[in-house]
Amino acid sequence: MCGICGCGQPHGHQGLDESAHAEEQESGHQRRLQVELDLFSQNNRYAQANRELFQRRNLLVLNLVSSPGSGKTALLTRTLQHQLDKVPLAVIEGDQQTSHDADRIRETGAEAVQLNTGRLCHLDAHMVGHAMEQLPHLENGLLYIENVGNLVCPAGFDLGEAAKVVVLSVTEGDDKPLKYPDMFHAARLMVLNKVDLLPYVNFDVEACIEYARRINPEIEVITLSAQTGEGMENWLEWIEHRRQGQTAARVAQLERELLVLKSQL
Ligand SMILES: Nc1nc2c(ncn2[C@@H]2O[C@H](COP(=O)(O)OP(=O)(O)OP(=O)(O)O)[C@@H](O)[C@H]2O)c(=O)[nH]1
Ligand SMILES: [Mg+2]
Repeated sequence: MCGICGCGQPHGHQGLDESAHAEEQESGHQRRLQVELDLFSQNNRYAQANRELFQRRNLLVLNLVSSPGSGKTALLTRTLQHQLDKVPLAVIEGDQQTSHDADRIRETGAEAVQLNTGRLCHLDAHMVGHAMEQLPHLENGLLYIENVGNLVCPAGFDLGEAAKVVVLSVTEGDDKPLKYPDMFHAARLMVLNKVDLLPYVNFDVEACIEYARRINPEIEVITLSAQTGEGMENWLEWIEHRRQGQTAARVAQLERELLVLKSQL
């Protein structure tokens, strides 16, 4: 079958004259476009519902995205060791198969919900909404979502998070922001992980940051090693700063609601 235009015909399209084929190609394209639009608008509705839930529960939600093996789970387990006894938190783990990552998270003592996406290459907002049903008591804290390892698909799916954090490891090559721009465009922060391996790989940190800012001038950058702990304090401060901002915004909102209620008495 033709994998180029997706029209379901064998290559060469024997038996179809050129204009009939062009028409069929166009209507196939329109159908695919409509399905994609429906999918994204449905996801956006679920994402908005998640965002409202996260605000009500005063949760700072970070969506960690990256290619497989960049160190998302390693970064999370080390992060949780610092935060567990200080703030309520939980992790939603997205993988195509297995509960390996949720098991690694639970070993730290934190609560984790594993979502297996099967053939899907990303989490969507509907799945995250259901995962929240398993975390009924989580509030006034942090929720980490580790997305399926994939530097392409998760970029397009809003989960209702406060920010996407793209984790890039120095073993992957410094040109990745240019090759996978959607992800770096969607991310608020780029964590450059595995800096302990810099002496052994050909990776230009400055060039990588410049590439990322060419795609997204606002992107923030933190370099660290989830293995040795180098640079972790900057990441922890970045999270804490945002968590306090989120709490202040929630308090201000509750005060406004209280004023309205008082004015109605
Ligand atoms: N040297 C070094 N290795 C690291 C670092 N962070 C993670 N690793 C290793 O990289 C490998 C992959 O780490 P994971 O945390 O499983 O990566 P991941 O992004 O969660 O992978 P997926 O969930 O499969 O997408 C493991 O062998 C880790 O021990 C680091 O900072 N330095
Ligand atoms: Mg992982």
